[in-house]
Amino acid sequence: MSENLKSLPCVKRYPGNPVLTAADVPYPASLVFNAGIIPWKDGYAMIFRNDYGTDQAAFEAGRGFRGTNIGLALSRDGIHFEVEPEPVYDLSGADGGEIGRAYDPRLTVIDGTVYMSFAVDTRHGLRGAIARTEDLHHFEILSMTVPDNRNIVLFPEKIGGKYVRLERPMPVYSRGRDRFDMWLSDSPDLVYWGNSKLVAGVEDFPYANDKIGPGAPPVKTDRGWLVITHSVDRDNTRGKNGWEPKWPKRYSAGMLLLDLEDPSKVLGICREPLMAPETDYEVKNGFRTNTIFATGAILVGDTLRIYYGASDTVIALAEAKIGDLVDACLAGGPR
Ligand code: BMA
Repeated sequence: MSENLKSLPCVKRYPGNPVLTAADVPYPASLVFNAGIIPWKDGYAMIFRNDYGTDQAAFEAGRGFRGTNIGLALSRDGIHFEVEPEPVYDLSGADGGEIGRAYDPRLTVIDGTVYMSFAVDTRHGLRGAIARTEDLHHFEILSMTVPDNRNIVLFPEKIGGKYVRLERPMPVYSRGRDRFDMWLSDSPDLVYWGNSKLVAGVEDFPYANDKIGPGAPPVKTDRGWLVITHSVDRDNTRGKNGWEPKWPKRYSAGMLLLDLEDPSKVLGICREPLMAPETDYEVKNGFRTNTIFATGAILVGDTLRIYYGASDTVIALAEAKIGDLVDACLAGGPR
């Protein structure tokens, strides 16, 4: 796998990156990353993962994070954010201690209702959850997968009368460790999920050798559903990168286009990364360097704003013309 992956030339990083860091958070915060975003009132609402309770020196001395919660930041322009005074969601220790934490939130509006999908660590495995919220402060869990599954993203409208989601189960026995793919399921009510189908495998992404899965919720275009993925390559010769003694993975953002009426059908896969780690805040400075994890995408006119966790440490923003992104998917051809 080449060490020199490049982002698509049509993607422009916001020069003022990062747009949100731990320094912007008025409660304990160490790493602020992997955020969901929606239009909200007269601006935008972002909901983000916050790992707190240590720093690099303390971590390297053996003192790990104290916990993870989910915070809310509001913005008029989608670029400058103000964080609410308290975290809005924290499942730590719930269900009699069965639940460890909730993290990696995504937001989707369907028929005027806001949903948050997120990952949940439990004593008995990793689960993907979907919750409904009216005010972004109170969340009612509607469904949770069996282990191990996470990275659920919801389509922003029903398709063929059904709710639809993308997800990334973790078939450890059958595919070998870390060989994970992207799947789709549908539901009549957001509670019961079925009709599961494979959408794309890690082998469809030439720059990934480890796993691929959903990143941001799908964006509707006139030529198909544009889906941003996380796409991971592993090289065990990579040594210390970031705070941990060793971090052999690189997370890029990938992209594919799905059929509007049958989103299990792939119209095109971009065979190069949409975004590969390149800047200091993606490659060098932070907890897990070499990491781009895009979990939010908002269409503003003909421009797609892509919100991504960089180095699992900060939240950054990039933009591209939606037409260029669709062209790049279609140029790669179907599966
Ligand atoms: C995954 C998740 C993400 C994280 C990524 C890179 O397994 O934990 O939250 O961004 O690893 O560290």
